[in-house]
Amino acid sequence: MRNMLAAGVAAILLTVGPAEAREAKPILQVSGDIAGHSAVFDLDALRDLPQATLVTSTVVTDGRHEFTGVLMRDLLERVGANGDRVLAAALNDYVVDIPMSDFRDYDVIIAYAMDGELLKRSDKGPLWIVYPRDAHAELQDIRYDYRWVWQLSGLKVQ
Ligand SMILES: Nc1nc2c(c(=O)[nH]1)N[C@H]1C(S)=C(S)[C@@H](COP(=O)(O)O)O[C@H]1N2
Ligand SMILES: [Mo]
Repeated sequence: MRNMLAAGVAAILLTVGPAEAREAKPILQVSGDIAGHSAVFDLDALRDLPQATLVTSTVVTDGRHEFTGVLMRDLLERVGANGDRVLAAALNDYVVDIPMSDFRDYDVIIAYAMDGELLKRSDKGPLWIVYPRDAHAELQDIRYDYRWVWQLSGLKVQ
């Protein structure tokens, strides 16, 4: 009995390997008109929010892909965002101004994984704003394409 218990404990400990280590590197900073001064999310903090998946085609990949992340409106609600616009900034210094109404009208996600694989910096990662473009014809438009910020690193609520 005692041995079984020990084996059980060992099995549980073994599952906590490097792959389970906390992903503590900050990947998203949210600032501007929010409840605190600024909020920083690492991957695990994003995983602590309700998770969202979205299957869609994109303008920069072939076919449809499954994206995993969090709904933009959930994240903005979590930080107490209060504004009409969100400035989304990327690691490559790309910045775009997105109306807050997009996140009420559509299930826009901040994706950290595509087809179950974490997005890499070298390929649209670590975070990519993904619109449900297949589900809404009006989203299949250049005005929305430029809001699909890849290498997303910051959101500023205004
Ligand atoms: N980080 C980042 N995201 C970006 C861009 C960019 O230059 N940097 N370009 C935007 C534009 S203008 C479009 S049309 C789509 C697709 O751009 P791409 O074909 O250059 O990937 O991504 C958007 N997201
Ligand atoms: Mo573009």
